[in-house]
Amino acid sequence: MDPVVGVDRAFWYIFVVSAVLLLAITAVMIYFVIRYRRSRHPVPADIRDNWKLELTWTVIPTLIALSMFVVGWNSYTGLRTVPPGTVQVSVLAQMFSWIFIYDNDKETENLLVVPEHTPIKLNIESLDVIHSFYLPAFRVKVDAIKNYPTYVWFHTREPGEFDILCTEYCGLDHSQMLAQLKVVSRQEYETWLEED
Ligand SMILES: [Cu+2]
Repeated sequence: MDPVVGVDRAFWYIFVVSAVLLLAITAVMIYFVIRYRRSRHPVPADIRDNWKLELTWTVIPTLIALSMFVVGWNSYTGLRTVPPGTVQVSVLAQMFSWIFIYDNDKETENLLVVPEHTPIKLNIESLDVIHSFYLPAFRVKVDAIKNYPTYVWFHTREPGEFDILCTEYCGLDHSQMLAQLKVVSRQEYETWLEED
């Protein structure tokens, strides 16, 4: 599953379920406060040992939590399952910039250029401390750690420019550790790749 689709679906699912529960519980709470206030209902009912009630409030929340897990799990497997036919770029994080190395050993700093409508795989590692590669437009984020290579993948669409940030405080100039992702047409990409 495309990371953008999976992550957004998980976000909205959990958000809507939480919002509905918040509103419903608040509404019921306000109703009960008024309906069962002391002046109107002085002796509380004893609901102990009501197995039907206990079963209901155990089973329903369990199912809701499990459904969130399933949506989250699908999103996670989408993030980790790389489709075939990717363009691969190596990413090295260092204090305080991003280095991108292409198949033909072309190297850029703080500029990642990739073709449109293509799955892209970034192989990420750090040269020093822990950094975190974050590309919000494509919903991918992963820690960059020395000697512990990892990856992210995403599917580019139309050409455009997007922000890449470091999201792990890595030193004094952490906030300057920004890069740009440029999605360009296939042809532009091929030409760019061969330029020095
Ligand atoms: Cu950093």
